[in-house]
Amino acid sequence: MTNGNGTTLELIGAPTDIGASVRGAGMGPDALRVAGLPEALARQGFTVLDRGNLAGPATPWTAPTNGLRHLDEVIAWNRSVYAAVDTALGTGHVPLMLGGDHCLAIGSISAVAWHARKRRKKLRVVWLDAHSDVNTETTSPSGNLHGMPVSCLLGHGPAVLTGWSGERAALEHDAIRFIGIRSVDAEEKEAIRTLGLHVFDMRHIDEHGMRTTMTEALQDVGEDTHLHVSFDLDCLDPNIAPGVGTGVRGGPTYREMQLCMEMIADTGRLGSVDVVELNPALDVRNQTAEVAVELIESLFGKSTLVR
Ligand SMILES: [Mn+2]
Repeated sequence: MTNGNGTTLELIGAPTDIGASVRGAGMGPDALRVAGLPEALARQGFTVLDRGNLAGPATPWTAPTNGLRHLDEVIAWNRSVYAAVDTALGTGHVPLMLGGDHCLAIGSISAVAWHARKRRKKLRVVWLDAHSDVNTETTSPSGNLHGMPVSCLLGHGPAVLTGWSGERAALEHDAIRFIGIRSVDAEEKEAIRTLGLHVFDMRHIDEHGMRTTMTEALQDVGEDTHLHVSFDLDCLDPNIAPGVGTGVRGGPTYREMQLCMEMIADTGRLGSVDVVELNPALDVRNQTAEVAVELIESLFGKSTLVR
């Protein structure tokens, strides 16, 4: 087992389903705590500060307006997330934003991008997901903002949700790598091609294996890189992770995901994490939260042998 090398991890709960299609993701942070996340990371030698849960507006479950659902509330939650992640990074801590649905990555990654730019670091985001989350208010079939965070971060979302990092785009198109993708809407396919996004879909993993895939995804990650992992639990196959709102068959296996996490840990450059879309209302005896905790342990360097 590794030791934490003096690193302080900060857990930031964002208990909301404000951008989701089904209810329940707001219980995600506490399910991760029940599954023992803080204790597991402390056992690895990290100092773990659990900041508790942020507060924000309730989810009204109203219909979309101009193609966007719950926009005001999404902004409010993301402002809180931005502020908490900004504070954590400002004190040299590694923030773990516990969602909540994936729209919260707008606030989280905008704060990360601002800090990376200030420190003249390259930013690399690894987006672990079944979906590419690159819809916009004009292409989204549902208006749910958890399907649009990537567009917002690339500067193509609604103006009120872009530019938070100090630049119109928090991320350049080549700063993000998608892993595990297997559900892409027709217009998203077009966007992926037009924007030139690097998407390692399930077929790529089938054909080349997780090892080659992650070697490609982590290429050029070096000393001067801030690595951010945005971990949507629906990336996992629903057989091992049933507790998600929008599960899609045919995801990576438990072992493939462990290898993915270990290879990220091996870079030594992990600087911030989102863990999102855990939906305890749809889970079975908290097993998805438990699998998440095991994978997060690997992400932070737990391995079977000393390597
Ligand atoms: Mn997602």
